[in-house]
Amino acid sequence: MKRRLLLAAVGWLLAASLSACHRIESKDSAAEGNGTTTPRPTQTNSGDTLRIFMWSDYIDPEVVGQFEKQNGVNVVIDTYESNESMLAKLQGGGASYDLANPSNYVIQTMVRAKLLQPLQKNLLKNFGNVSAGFLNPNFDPDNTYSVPYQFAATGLGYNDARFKPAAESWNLIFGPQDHIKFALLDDPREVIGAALKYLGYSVNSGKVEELRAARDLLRQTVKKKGFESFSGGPEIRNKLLAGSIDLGQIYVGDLLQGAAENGHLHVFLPREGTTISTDTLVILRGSPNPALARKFIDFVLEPKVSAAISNYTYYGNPNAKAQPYLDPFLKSQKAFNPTPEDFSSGRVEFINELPAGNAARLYDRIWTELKSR
Ligand code: N2P
Repeated sequence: MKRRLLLAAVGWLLAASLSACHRIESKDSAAEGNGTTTPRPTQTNSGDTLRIFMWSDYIDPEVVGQFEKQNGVNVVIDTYESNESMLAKLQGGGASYDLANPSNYVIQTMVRAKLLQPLQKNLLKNFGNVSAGFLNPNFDPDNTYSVPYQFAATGLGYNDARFKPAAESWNLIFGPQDHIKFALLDDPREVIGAALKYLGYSVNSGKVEELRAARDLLRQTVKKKGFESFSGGPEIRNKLLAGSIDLGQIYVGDLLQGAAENGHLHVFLPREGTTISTDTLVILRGSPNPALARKFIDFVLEPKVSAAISNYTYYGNPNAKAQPYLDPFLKSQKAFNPTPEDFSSGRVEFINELPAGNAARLYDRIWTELKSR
């Protein structure tokens, strides 16, 4: 906690001094590479640039600075707030990155779109550090394309100086009352998933009737006068810190980053259940420097580096060897630690890829309608 406060106070200075070249840019300022470098399987050169496309607020800048210093390279990070916006940008062409950070449920979409290249995990000396439960996942058998990076459940965050929830329930958002000012994530699977869960259905429902019920509920929800916006996780945290909303749907780590700075911020996993996803690192097929990308993945898999990232971001850590180095603050947070019972009962449910067809089209239509309200 203290380290976090110190970092907040001198963040920019520290990041700048440790990492003269490294910059993290907002989602609208993507760097464009020329994509002409010949791929080299293992060789990297001093002065190279590694370009990463990543969820926002998802890495410790000190760790990035350390990688730059160790290898004499520059790292440029552009950020996004949803898998869908990441995919749209990569599929639109024009941006050239080495690494991306997709969630489990879009890996196969990216494989089919020929956006990924095999990791060659035999070249990763730290691959063995990955926790057994995250190996060989159904979304990427044999981890051909992805390594788990961090995982994230989604909860409801609030600032108790402004608002005290009467119950730990989605009812605060989806119920009939309209005095609560709230924001939802700018993320289709999270928003539709939350509505499905509130109605007692799976976050991966493919049943037209259930999806229509979720659509009707969401139509009413965004018409409420308390509905403030669809926003990214860090933006929702900032609105809670500023006291401009009562309640926000938020990825747990984004809220806990704020809670470490302001003790009035809290987050809970609603009793009806919620979503969780594993975010991964993948090497893009068009990567100008796959050898450097692989080196970065191997670095992130080092136990102390992996723990430093979670200790900064407050997201779940899938690295078995990193566990002893995790901040005890994390273990004390209920929303950070879904229980085995949360998973076995289906209360906390992994978002999965939707089978192509009617259901997937219905999710798209619901989202388009909500966003164009
Ligand atoms: C970081 C959000 C990561 C979680 N801001 C998304 N799956």
